[in-house]
Amino acid sequence: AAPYNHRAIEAKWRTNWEKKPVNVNDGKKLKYYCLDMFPYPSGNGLHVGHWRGYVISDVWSRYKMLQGYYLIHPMGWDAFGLPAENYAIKMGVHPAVSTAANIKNIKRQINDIAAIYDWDMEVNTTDPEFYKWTQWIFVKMFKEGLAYEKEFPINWCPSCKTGLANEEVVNGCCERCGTPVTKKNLRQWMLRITKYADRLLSDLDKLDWPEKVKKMQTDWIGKSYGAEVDFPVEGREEKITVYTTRPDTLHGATFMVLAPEHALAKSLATDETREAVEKYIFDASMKSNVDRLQDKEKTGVFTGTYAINPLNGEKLPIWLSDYVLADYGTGAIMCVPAHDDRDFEFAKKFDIPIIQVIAKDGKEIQNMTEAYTEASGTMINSGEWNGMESSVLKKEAPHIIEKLGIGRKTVNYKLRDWVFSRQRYWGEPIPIVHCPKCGAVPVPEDQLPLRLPEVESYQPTGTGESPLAAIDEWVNTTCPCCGAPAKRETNTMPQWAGSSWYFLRYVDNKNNKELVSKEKADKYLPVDMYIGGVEHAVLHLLYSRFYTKFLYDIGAIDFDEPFVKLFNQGMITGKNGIKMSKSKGNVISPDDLVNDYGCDSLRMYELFVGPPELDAEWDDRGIDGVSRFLKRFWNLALDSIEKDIPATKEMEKTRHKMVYDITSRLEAFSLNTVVSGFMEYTNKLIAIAKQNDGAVDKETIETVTILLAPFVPHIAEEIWEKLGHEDSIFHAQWPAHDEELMKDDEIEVPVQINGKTKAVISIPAEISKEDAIAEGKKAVADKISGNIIKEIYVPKKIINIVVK
Ligand code: ANZ
Ligand code: ZN
Repeated sequence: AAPYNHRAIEAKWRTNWEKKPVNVNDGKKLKYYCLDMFPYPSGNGLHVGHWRGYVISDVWSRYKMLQGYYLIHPMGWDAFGLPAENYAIKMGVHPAVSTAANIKNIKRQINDIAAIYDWDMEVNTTDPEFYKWTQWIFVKMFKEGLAYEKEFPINWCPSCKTGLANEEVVNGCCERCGTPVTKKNLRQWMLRITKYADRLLSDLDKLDWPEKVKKMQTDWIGKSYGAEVDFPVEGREEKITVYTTRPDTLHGATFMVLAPEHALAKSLATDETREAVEKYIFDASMKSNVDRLQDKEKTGVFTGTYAINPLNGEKLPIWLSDYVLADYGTGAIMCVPAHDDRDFEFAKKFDIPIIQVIAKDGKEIQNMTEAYTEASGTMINSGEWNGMESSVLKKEAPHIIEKLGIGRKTVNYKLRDWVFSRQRYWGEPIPIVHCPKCGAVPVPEDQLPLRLPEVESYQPTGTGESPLAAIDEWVNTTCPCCGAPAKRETNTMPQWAGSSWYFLRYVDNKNNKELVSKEKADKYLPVDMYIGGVEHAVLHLLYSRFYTKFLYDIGAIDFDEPFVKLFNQGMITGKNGIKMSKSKGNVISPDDLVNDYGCDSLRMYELFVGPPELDAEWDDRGIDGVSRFLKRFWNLALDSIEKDIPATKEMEKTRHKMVYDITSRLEAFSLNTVVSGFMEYTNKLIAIAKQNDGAVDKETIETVTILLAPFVPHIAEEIWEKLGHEDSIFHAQWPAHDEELMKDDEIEVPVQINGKTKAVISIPAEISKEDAIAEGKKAVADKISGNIIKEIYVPKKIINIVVK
C-alpha cells in the first residue's frame, strides 16, 4: 500500500472542508451546543497545553455530529483586559491594534488543530457591536435596581496611584510595580449578585457538573443560619448589633470586637483612648485585604467603652480589631473565647477572661489551652440554659432571642455584591451619565453602544479615575433626562462583563435589534456541554449563571441556567509539573510537532497523555507511538480495501466489541483509554488479518474508520474516500453494536476429577484459564472431596481437578 503521508492528506482535506463544510444545518436535525471557554488573545500564542482543551471539545463535537446532531461549536475572543492595556502603556500601541494582531495569529494556530469551529458565529468582546449588548445588560440591571453605586475600600497601589482588581494583587503587592497594596475608599459600581444567592445555590441541583465545582460554588455562596443580637452600649443611645452563628454561646461572651471600619468605631473612643484608637483605624486602612486575612498575630485596641450583654447584663469591653471584616455580617461580633479559635487567641493575648459554656461530658475544663469549638455537649455557666444540649440550643436560640426582643434570626451569605468598576481604559465604558439634578441616569438604550473613545495616554490618571476622565469632550455631555450639562461615568467594566454572557450571542451574532432573537435562542440554546479549565470554578461560572438568571427574569431568554453539562480539563505541564509559560522557558509549541508528525497524531497524543480531567506532564517522545499506530492502521485499511475479503466470525465479533468498548469509554469521557482501546483493537485486527491473507473485511475497516473520525479526522476522511464513499465521513452514522454478535463462541469441555469425567460444561471459546477452572469447579463442586492440589485447563479441550 502507498505509505501514509500526513502532509499531503491533511492539506487535501483542509481544502476540501473549506470548500464544502461538513457541519450543515438542514433544519431537521436536533442541535448540540458544545462550547469552549473562549481565550484571551495573548501575544504568546498557543502551546500544547492549550491544544488539549480544544482537542477534547473538538472530539466531542465531531462525535455528536456523527450521532446526527447539527453542531453549534463557536469560537471567539475575550479581548478586553489588562495585558493589552499594559502593552499599550509600555509600547504605545493601541490595545485594539495589538489585540487584532494576536487574534490573527491564534486563529491560524487554532486552524492547525482542525477544530470544526463555525467562524460565522465568531464574537469579540471588544467589538462595539458586541459590547453594545454588554452595556445594554448593565442598563437593564440598573433599571431593575441591581446596579448601584457605593463607597467601598478597594485595593489601591500608592505608587501607580490606581485601583486594582483582586487578581492584580500578587502576594499583597501591585502586579505592575511591586509596591505593597493598601486600601482606599472609592466610589464603585456594584452588581447585586447577592439577590440571586439562594437561586444560585439551589439550582446547582439541576446541573450535570463535576461535584467539585458545585461544592466550590456552594462554599463561595456560603449560606449560614444564625442570629443578630443587639447589645446596648453603656452610657449611650446606640446599640451595637452583632451577627453570630452560635447564639447558644451568648452567656460565654466576654468582650466584643468591631471592625476598624465600623461606623461607630471612632466615636466609641474616650479621651484616654482616642489617640490609640485613631492610630489603629488609620493603620488598618493602610493594610491590604491579603494581610488582614492572613493568620498573623492578632492586633487590637480597647475603645474604653463597654457593651451590655442583653441576656445577663454582664459588662463587655468593646475592642477594635482587623480580624473582624467590615463587610461580613454586621462588622461587629460578640466574642466567646472558650469556643472560638480567633477569640481565644485574642483573649489570651490581651488577658481577657474566658468563660466555658459548653462542656463535653458535663465537665468544666481547668485552664483551657485551646477553644472547644464543637457544638456538642451540655450547657454550663448559662443561667436558665444550663443542662441543655448545645446542638439543640443552637437551633432554638435564634427563636428564643427573637422572642426576648433582643435580636432576630438571620440567614447570612458569604457571597458579596460584585465590585463592577475598574479605573482603566481597556474595558466597556459604563453607560451612565451623572446629572447634578437627576443623579445617575442610564444612557438611553437606542444610543448604545457608548463607544470607547481614543485617548492619548493609557496610563491611569493617578486620581483613582480611569484615563477616560482626562478626555473633556467625552466626559462633558448632557443629561439624557433633563438636558442639563452632565458628566459621563468614566469607570469601565471588569474583564468578566463580556464573558458572562458571550455564549448567548454566538447563535445570533449579527442581530442589531436584540441580544439574541427568541427564535434562535429557542432553537440553539442553552449550551449542552461546556469545556474549560477548573480555574474558572467560582468567578466566571458563577457570574455567567447570575447573568443568565437575570436575562431570564427580564424575559430575554427562556432558560435560567447557561451550561447543562460541564467538563473541566486538567492542565498540561512542563517537566516536573511546572506550569508552561514563556517566563519559565518551558513552552512547547505545537507548530513543529504538527509539521513532523501531523495534526492527527498530535490530536491523538494530546488525549493519550492521561485522563483528561487530570494534569499531565508533557513528554514529546510519546507521540512516536501514536504515529506508529496510525501507520499500522493505514496499512491494514489499505490492504483490506484492496483484497476485499468476506468477514469471518472473529472479525465480526471483534468489530462489535470494539464499537461497544470505544463508545462506552467515550461516553464516560475516558478519552485516554479510548486511544489505548484503538491501539489494542488494531493490534488484534492485525493478528486476525495475518491468518486471513493480510486483510480484514471492508465493513470492519469502515466501522473502525468512523470510530476514529472524531479523533483523527484527516486520515479517517482519506480512508473513507478509498473505501469508495463520495460524501464526507462526518455524514455517516456512528455505529451501533449488536449484543448477540459480541458474544464469544461457546464450546463444550469435559470437567474431570483425577482424570475421570464428572460433567460436561459449555464455556466461551476465548475464556481465560482462571475463568475456565472456576466454571469447572462450580460444575463439580459437590463431587470434590479432599484438598485440591492441582488445577489444569487444556484450552478448548479439558478441565482437570486433581484432589488428594
Ligand atoms: C459568636 C461565636 C461563638 C461565633 C463561637 C463563633 C463561634 P460563618 O459561619 O463564617 O458565617 N463573625 C461574624 N461576623 C464576622 C466578621 N465580620 N468578621 C469576622 N468574624 C465574624 O461565621 C460566623 C461567625 O464568625 C460568627 O459567629 C462570628 O463569631 C464570626 F463559639 O459569634 B460567632
Ligand atoms: Zn438631569
